[in-house]
Formats: sequence, structure tokens, C-alpha cells
Amino acid sequence: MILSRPSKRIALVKVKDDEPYIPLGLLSIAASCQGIDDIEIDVLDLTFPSHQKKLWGGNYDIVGFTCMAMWEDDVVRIAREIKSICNPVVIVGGPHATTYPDILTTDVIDFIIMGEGERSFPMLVEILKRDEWSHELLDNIQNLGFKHDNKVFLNEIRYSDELSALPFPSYDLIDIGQYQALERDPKFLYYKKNVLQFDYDVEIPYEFSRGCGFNCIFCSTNLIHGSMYRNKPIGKIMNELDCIAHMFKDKKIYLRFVDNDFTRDEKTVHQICNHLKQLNEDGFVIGWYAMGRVSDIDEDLAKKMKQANMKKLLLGGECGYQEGLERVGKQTTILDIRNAVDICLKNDIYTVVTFVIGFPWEDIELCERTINLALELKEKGADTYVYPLIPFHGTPVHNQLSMEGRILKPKSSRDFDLKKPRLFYDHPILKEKDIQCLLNRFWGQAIVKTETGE
Ligand code: B12
Ligand code: SF4
Repeated sequence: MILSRPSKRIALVKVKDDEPYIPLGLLSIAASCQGIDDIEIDVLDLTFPSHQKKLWGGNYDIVGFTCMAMWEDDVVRIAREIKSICNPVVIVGGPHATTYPDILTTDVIDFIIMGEGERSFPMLVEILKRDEWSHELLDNIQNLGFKHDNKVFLNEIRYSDELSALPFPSYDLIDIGQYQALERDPKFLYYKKNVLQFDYDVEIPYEFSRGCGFNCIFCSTNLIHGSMYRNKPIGKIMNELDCIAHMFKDKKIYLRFVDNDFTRDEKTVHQICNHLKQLNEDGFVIGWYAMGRVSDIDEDLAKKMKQANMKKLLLGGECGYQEGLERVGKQTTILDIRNAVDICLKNDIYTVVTFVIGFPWEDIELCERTINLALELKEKGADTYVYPLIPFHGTPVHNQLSMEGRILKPKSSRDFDLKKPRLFYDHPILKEKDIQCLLNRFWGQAIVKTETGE
């Protein structure tokens, strides 16, 4: 029997990272190509040495990278290396390709896909299969960025109106055992805090909604998935949860809902909770984690989520003073934050609240008010984090600072890391050392409290 090589070999790549996780976006666009004949897709997570080897030796025709802001330098470096080996077509998608389409001017990047990729990526693959393509053909692909005669063309970006047609992500393209092993590697503290903290085997990401309907000045999610909140029909969600439960039935699953606002649609959340409770009663072991909005949390919802085996809830606190919340556009109140935390802790939900300091209008006193609220909630029993503001490309705060000429170019894209106590722009009042002192105060006090068990 003669085995013929598929006409296009495609690698979908996530660069090596210090926080390992299953790249859901790549699994979703891989699934969107299922109807295309004569292609072969590998999803490669370069955190694994075996995947690095596969990329270098795989003789791929198309290499698609998912890219967050902090990965830009790695993506460009690897694209350059792989171009010199087998000269594939290089496509970049994900948050950074969307919010910073200028990345397309890099010589080794041929195409970008901005926003959601499930419609545009398979259309592009179909065209690339022909080995020659015209400007006119590319013009018809929404969300695509391409180059022609040394000029960059960015097509119109469209977001899905509803999610019923989204494909079930190709979880079958990942080796779950590799991720499970990684999660036990002491280097990866992030996972220790999630999967291991609650004694699960492996974290599986899942998404049932997109958009959030708000427009906080520091957030780029609206650009990536659109501003309108919409979710999959409940029947589809239940089917997909069943599929995940069965696919990984020999594992204790730690399900990560990646939705911006899990708690947004009360009816759907109640139905999801009932279903997860039922799956656990049927013998599957599924704990889960989600991100919610403080103003959505009430006693009834918290009880329901706890009964369905919710292990952890992340809430965006953002600011410790009301005027800050208003200027950020969060549309919540300080009272909402305190209430939500009280309710979650009362219902024995492990609650994480994140805050941001260093907004353009803030002085030390305002930042301290945020730190004080974070410490107050920590003292009550929540797990709180305070991060410096990173003005990501395309966000309202970035646009404003950029107009004022205040954005500082980092030495490396890896600096776009919230864990680094940095100032990413020329702040009118604060200096970088102020941010460092403020964060030291938070972490110093936070650690003392935890260590002494106060
Ligand atoms: C879950 C999550 C995490 C998880 C897992 C990360 C992940 N990307 O899966 C964890 C907790 C690890 C994480 C960490 C961080 N995150 Co995060 N995270 C998210 C979140 C909430 C969901 C991501 C997701 O799975 N979405 C669902 C999938 C289906 O969508 P997607 O990945 O965007 O993919 C779609 C498109 O982007 C596109 N696409 C993506 N890749 C590709 C590739 C190709 C070739 C193509 C054609 C298309 C394409 O098609 C996909 C389908 O439509 C997003 C916000 C959001 N709602 O998207 C933030 C988000 C991605 N995170 C963000 C940030 C900043 C971070 C951190 C840097 C924060 C920090 N601590 O410093 C870290 C960095 C992580 C690291 N060290 O690598 C930012 C990125 C901003 C930016 N411009 O880069 C986002 C957008 C949140 C925000 N508020 O703006 N994150
Ligand atoms: S921070 Fe949350 S509420 Fe605000 S725009 Fe982003 S996802 Fe929406």
C-alpha cells in the first residue's frame, strides 16, 4: 500500500511557557478544519521537548502560531528558524495578532488572523492548498491580514453573532498524559495551585461563551472575541461537557471555564451547575474553576456552584475605591466586591480577587486604597493579587497613553508579564520604584499574614 503525503501538513504552535496549559484556541481552529480534505494537523506545545523536535523535523507547509503580547519575540524567532528549515507559510493568530496587527510587517510572518479564527482559518487553508493565490481571493476572507506588493492589507473583522456553530475543540489532538506529567513538575507552580491544590489529575479548558458586554479600559477581550456577550445553546453545552467527561473518564478532571464572565447568564449557569452535579453523581470526578463578576454573585448562585463541585472562583476586583471602578468602566461597586467575597467565603468557595494599580490618574494614596482592600479581603480568607497595569495594545488606556506619547517600549516582549513589578509607560505621577514599593508592601504584608496564620 502506498501512503501518500497529505497535500498540506499544518502545525499549530504555542510557544514554550512557564505556565503550561492546553491551548484551547488552537484546538478550536484545528476542529474548524475538520471538513477539509487532504490536510494533516498537529497541535504542538513547545513546552514539551518532543513537540519541539516534531516542529523542527516535521517538514510542515503551514505553521500557525497563537500569540499573546508576551510571546511576540519567541514567535518571531521561531518563525524565522522554521522558515530557514522548510519555508512554511507562517500565520499568526490570537490576542496579540488581533490587538497589534503591525506584527504582520515582520518579514517572516505571511498572514495574521485577527479575532476569532474558526471561520477565517479554514478559508485561508483552502486557498493555500492551491499553492497560488490572488489578492482578490484573500480579500474575501474576513479577519485576515496579508501582504501584497509590499503593502499590508487588513480585512474587515467580524465576530460570530451566536456560538451554536462553533466546533467542539479537537481535544483528541493533545496527549493528556504529557500535560498530566507536566502538572506534577515542581517548576510549574501555577498548576500546583490549581490541579494539585485540589487533588485533580489534569486541567481541561472549556469555553461556552464569548464577549462580556463591558468595556474596561485595560482589557483586550472585546477586540479578540467581540464586545457582545453570547453563549452556546444549553443543549450544546451539556453535550460538550458529556464528551469531555467521557473522553477523560479515567482522570480526575479539573475543568477550567475560560469564559470572561461565567456568572453572567443566571439561567445558563444554573443549568450548567445542575449538569455538572449530575455528572459527578454519575461517577465522573469533575471539579471546576471559573471567572465571575462581583455584581452577579448572590447566595443562591454561590450555593448552586458549590453543590456542583466548584473549586475556585476568580473575581475581578480591579480597584479599591469607587471612583477608580467608575473610571475603569467596570460598572461594579466596592460594596459588590465585599458582598461577593463574603458570600463566596460563607459558602466555602475558594475565592481569588485580582486588583490593578498604576492607572494614569493614580497617585500613591489611591494605589494604597486598592492595596488596603486587597489586604482586607485576604484577611477575611480570600486569595488576593495586585498587579501593575499593563496597557496592552488596542485597549482604551493604551490608545490614550499612546496619543500622549507615554508608552515605553519594553526591552523584550516577555516583560508583558503581570508578575513583574514594572511600569510600562511614563506615568504622570508614579515612578517604577513607587510601584515596586507598593507591591512589596502588599506581598510583604500578605505573606506575613499567611505565614503567621493571622
Ligand atoms: C484562560 C486564560 C488564561 C489562562 C490560559 C491561557 C490561554 N491563553 O489559554 C492562564 C491563566 C494561564 C492565562 C495567563 C495569562 N494571560 Co490570559 N487569558 C485567558 C482567557 C480568559 C481565555 C483564553 C481562551 O482560552 N479563550 C478561548 C479560546 C477559544 O480563544 P483564543 O485563545 O483567543 O483563540 C481564538 C482566537 O484568538 C484565534 N486564535 C488564537 N490562536 C490562534 C492561532 C492561529 C494560527 C489562528 C489562525 C487563530 C488563533 O482563534 C481562536 C478561536 O476563535 C483570555 C481572555 C479571553 N476571553 O480570551 C485571557 C488573555 C488571553 N490573557 C491575557 C493575559 C495578559 C495573560 C497573562 C499575560 C497575564 C499574566 N499573568 O501576566 C498570562 C500569561 C500566560 C503565560 N505566562 O503565558 C490577555 C492577553 C492580552 C494580550 N494582548 O496578549 C487576555 C486576552 C485577557 C485580557 N484581559 O486581555 N490566561
Ligand atoms: S475586565 Fe472583565 S468585565 Fe471588564 S471588559 Fe474585560 S472581561 Fe469584560
